[in-house]
Amino acid sequence: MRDDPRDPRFPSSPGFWRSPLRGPWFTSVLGLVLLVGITVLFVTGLVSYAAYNPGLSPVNDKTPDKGILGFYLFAWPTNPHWLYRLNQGVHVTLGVSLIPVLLAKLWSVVPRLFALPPARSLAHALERISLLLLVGGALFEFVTGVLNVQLDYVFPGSFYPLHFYGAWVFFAAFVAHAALKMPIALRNLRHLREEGNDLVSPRPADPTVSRRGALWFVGGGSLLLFATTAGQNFDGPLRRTALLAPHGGREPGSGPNGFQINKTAAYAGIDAAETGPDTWQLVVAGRTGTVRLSRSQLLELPLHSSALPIACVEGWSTSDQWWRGVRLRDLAALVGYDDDPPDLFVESLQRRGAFRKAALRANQVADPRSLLALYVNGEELSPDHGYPARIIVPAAPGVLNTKWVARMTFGDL
Ligand SMILES: Nc1nc2c(c(=O)[nH]1)N[C@H]1C(S)=C(S)[C@@H](COP(=O)(O)O)O[C@H]1N2
Ligand SMILES: [Mo]
Repeated sequence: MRDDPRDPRFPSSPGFWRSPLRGPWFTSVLGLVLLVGITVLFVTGLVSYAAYNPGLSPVNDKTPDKGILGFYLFAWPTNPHWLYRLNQGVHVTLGVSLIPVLLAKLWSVVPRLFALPPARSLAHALERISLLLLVGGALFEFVTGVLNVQLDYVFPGSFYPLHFYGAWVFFAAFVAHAALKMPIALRNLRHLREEGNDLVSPRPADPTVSRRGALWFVGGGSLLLFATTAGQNFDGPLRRTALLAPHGGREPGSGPNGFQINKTAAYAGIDAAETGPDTWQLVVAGRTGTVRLSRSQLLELPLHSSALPIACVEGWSTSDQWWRGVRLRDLAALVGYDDDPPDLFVESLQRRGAFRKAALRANQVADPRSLLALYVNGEELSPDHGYPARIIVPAAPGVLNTKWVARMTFGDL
């Protein structure tokens, strides 16, 4: 039997799709929510990418071939000190919360995916190709984002390029789609004319829920995801509400070092023997040579405190912790940079893994709150939080706060 477009047994036939919910109003409401939401996701995503300072050094740059797509990169500031925490909290929480809206939107237009003929004109063919990029791009961005948050590091070293290039492809198709459809969507919301629209089923089944009811259902799903994700940005009882976030519900431990840990010392292969008082030495290199300092020698330098959070790209963060240690700019002064701190290249004791090295920009080194921390919340750093010493910089993403520091090289990168 041939695939007759009018035969309601085939998905290419409008009669195949029977839900009475489908129609221009439902699709337009969801579309306008996504227009705002996805724009915020794209902007916070680009901002998050800039926070890595990829233009500073190849060490920070996961997408060296980005070319013109890096046009907007800027020197990431150190103020306000919660900048990355807010940006990434919004990016991840909003992204997770929009999943039901995205799925409902795709469901609402799925008959068009099967519509025949495949293209009525050149313009229609182009529109359908852009829709493939749009739908494929949306699914790709949401799936890679959720996998990175949930399974941390399923893409060894390659999440950033996938999510970054995917975002550009997706957003280009999204802008084209929004420009084409926004006038129609706004018209649909103002004067409701459902009949005759290709989304409306010609032989609708009996409704089990109203269109408004279905929207409440989608919104309720979003709210539920929000409520079980957002808590990972806070401490205490709120964090335990983040049931869907891997760094939420689970208790991060108690006591001064009882805040979220990203990778443990055991995971990073840090042996207690290499961090002991007789073995560990910090190597500081710069204009005037190299200095080696034991932990007790570091403790004789002027110590300062700063209250700063850890904020991870995966969307979890801690509230401000009290760090105490040596200012990065004081360490720069030890190797010849008295009042003009330069960039800094930090290396960890860790031998493998993408996050064992990081580059910090001169403005981050110069900030008086930027420390090589030795204590947190009044206690020595625990092995998992980076003992004997770790970097902490205001407003920076967690990945730049290198733990188990072994070597610091000051100089323009
Ligand atoms: N050497 C080293 N430092 C590291 C990491 C790492 O894997 N190795 N992870 C980074 C990341 S991604 C984050 S979010 C923070 C987390 O710090 P915490 O475990 O003390 O909360 O440490 C950073 N410092
Ligand atoms: Mo992180």
